[in-house]
Amino acid sequence: MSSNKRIKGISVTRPFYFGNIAMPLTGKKAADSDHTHKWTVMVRGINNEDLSYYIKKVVFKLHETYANPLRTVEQPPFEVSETGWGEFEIMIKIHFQAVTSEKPVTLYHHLRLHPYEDDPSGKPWPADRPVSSFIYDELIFNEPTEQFYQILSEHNALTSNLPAKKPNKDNPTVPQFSVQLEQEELERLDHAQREVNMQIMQLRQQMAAIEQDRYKS
Ligand code: V91
Repeated sequence: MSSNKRIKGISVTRPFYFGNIAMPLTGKKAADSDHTHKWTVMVRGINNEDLSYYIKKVVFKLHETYANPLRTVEQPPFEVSETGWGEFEIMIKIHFQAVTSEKPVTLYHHLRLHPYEDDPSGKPWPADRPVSSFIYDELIFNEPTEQFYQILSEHNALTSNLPAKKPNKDNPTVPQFSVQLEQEELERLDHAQREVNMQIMQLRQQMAAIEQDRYKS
């Protein structure tokens, strides 16, 4: 018997990545408009895992100057391809299958069209080499419903499916995650840690003050 009841004390983590790949437009296509790049923004599973057993749809919100900026993708691959001339923020909203009883999750991705100026190798970026920016992330399902847990187990999703070895640069099964974005994430985590430590200190002081007041009376 599996039901909509939630399983207490259990968390299931699913790894995934999101981001974009981009290429400069060449020849006729480039001459036809002021658009300079073709790009694809996507949400994907690790090792090509099909995410549709728990993701119902993904809504990509492009810059409002695009025609129909809300792009809804109801089947994998969860991706949108477009052309344009600039970088902007894309809102990505992941809607889960009803069986999960999970609220949608919103992500933000800064569309990247241009290579980093400080390429670590110092070599210029080959014109025909796509630029990409991907973020690795994990969806954590806390206290999944019994039904959803059953589905997760049928998809071997209760144990990690991270690649055991470092991805081979020449034949990657996962993209290379951006060093700069990794650094930015570390800075956000560091900032959050400091913020939480400060709040803990403030609450301790408040508690001490309350204790003292109580002692006086
Ligand atoms: C940026 C709109 C093609 C501004 C400075 C962009 C939209 C917003 C952008 C775009 C910012 C779409 C159109 C008519 C036809 C730094 N497109 N924002 N097609 N980055 O590429 O670039 S770019 S509008």
